[in-house]
Amino acid sequence: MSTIGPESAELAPDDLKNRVAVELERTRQRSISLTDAVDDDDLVAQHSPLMSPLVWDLAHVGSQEELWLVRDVGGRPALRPDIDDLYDAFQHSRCDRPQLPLLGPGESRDYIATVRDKAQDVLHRVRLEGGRLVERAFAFGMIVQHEQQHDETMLATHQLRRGEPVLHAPEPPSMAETPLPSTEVFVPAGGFTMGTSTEPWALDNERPAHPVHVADFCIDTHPVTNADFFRFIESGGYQQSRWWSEAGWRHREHARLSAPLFWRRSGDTWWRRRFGRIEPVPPDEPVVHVSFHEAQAYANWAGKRLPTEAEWEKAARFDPATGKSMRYPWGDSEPTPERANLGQRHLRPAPAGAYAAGRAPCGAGQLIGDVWEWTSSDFAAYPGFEAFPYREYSEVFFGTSQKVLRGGSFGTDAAACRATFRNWDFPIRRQIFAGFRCARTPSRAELD
Ligand code: AVJ
Ligand code: FE
Repeated sequence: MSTIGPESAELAPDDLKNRVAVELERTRQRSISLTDAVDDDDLVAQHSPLMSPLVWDLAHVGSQEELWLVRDVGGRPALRPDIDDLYDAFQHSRCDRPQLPLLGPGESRDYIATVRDKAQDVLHRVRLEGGRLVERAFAFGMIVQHEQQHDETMLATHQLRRGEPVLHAPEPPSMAETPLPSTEVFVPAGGFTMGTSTEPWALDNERPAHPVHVADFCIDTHPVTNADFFRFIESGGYQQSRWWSEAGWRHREHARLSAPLFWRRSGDTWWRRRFGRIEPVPPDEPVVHVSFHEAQAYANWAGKRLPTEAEWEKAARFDPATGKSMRYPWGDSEPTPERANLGQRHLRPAPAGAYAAGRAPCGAGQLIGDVWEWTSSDFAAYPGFEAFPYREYSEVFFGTSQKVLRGGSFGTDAAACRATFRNWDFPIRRQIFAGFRCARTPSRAELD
């Protein structure tokens, strides 16, 4: 695993270019393995109206790479201006994409390989100075992250797909040798630096770094587990409107939600489908495939609430010993297999309490990796936000219709995950690898 962080400022240009070339190649191998895993019929099929056909994602990553690296940074002529519209995510909704005259599987593979050759050539020749797009290879980092994000989207499509298992990975580590000290930790009131102005590949919505005061709060040391969630279901949580917001309850009724996506009850046992395998739902794993509304209802039922984005980020990166915000809960060095479940190294979250080496100074674990965590916050601009390099990456999504998720999942690559990284989605979505942890405001009596 490898990311490019603030230390890139000290790298010689050629060393930085070599690192970038390796990241591009490593990422492409993931895209190829996700698409080579199924046959051509499967690549062009629509596995869910929520998702694009895999072959669309594949050519779309090439199309964005052509736009930003070949045309914009490289100043080279367009390769396929005729297909720009087909792969513009704003032109056609995911459910309409199978009907478009898309490139076929072979054509898509050839197209992205041709684009990649040109992009590597641009990288080789470009001077990495004289503009924000090229400074510290930002545009290349953006394209690596973009492809990794679509790889996670393709992984979600694999999870929705019916049929025999085609993806394989070793099991994640089990419970840590160092058990969690408690189920929640207290984070005392105070300021911290939220967001970043120094992380070279941070996207526009993570910027700039700014001070935020956060009141006293408690946060769970691990994400809510399936065993926790069984209790919510068994106590009638899905039948009692009092735990749900008005919008949440309306959606619960309309969509007839009664358990996380991919769960089925048989007798006394909950079963789930996971990448084509049917298995009993493991009690000690973080719950995954729940919507914001289900997360919020659970938190209310538990007498808690979801953390705000600021609380989550403070728990994940504030080091009270130095007063500084770190890149990750464990410090500034990059993720390793001992610290976090990232990069599709495993095809499931690890049990709650795993990854003792990845815990934050406050004592909370598994903040990075395993499952995306819903927060209570709407996706909004930080003070001083500037759209860069294009409004459609973040700015057009700001507002009250999208909720922020933090921390990354087992399907998120390290290049697209850090303690400042912000993901967002509609509060009804649950095909993404999303779970949550709870927080609460301590009472006066507890504090005195
Ligand atoms: C940040 C995951 C919400 O996949 O919709 C991909 C990232 N932007 N292509 C998404 C993105 C353009 C985005 N998310
Ligand atoms: Fe995209």
